[in-house]
Amino acid sequence: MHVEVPDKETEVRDQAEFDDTVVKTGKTVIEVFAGLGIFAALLMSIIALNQSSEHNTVTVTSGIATAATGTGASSKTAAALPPEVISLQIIPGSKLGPDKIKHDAYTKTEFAVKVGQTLDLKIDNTDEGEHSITSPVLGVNIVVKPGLHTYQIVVKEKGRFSWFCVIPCDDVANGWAMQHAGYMAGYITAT
Ligand SMILES: [Cu+2]
Repeated sequence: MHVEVPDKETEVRDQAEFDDTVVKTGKTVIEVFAGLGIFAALLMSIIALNQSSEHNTVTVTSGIATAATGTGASSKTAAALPPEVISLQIIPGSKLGPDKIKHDAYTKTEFAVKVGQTLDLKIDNTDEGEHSITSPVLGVNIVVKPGLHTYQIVVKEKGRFSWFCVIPCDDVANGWAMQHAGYMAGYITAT
């Protein structure tokens, strides 16, 4: 009878202490996890940066082009070269296909450049919507906005790389032009 009261008090005190510890530990655990999360995010972005720097640099600019920085011996040599400038247009429903239908097309789809040299694509997109120059193997994905803009590509390895437009277009032919070189697809050749 007389022991129950102090026992309860002890219990209550113990419980309060326990709760306090849980809260403190919980906070610490959350803080540690939050810290880890930030660290992981940082690590991921560093990895992403490293990966993209190993890949081909794509600088999308409108108006005056800025020089892209390259790494490696070949890039240093090629960086001394002036940029390769190619002017072209996107004209919807402009190019007659083997199916006798006029398809959406780029006026040029073959781009030749030296390894490490900046390729300046001055594209006048006369269409109302966006198109793209996408080359998964090069890590290139340029969204070509309506109007005249300059887009830069630096290819860091020799080869002939296919590109295509990934933004649904050429509606009259269910996107046929998107899979056909000379229309909404083509090649970037780096030597
Ligand atoms: Cu397109």
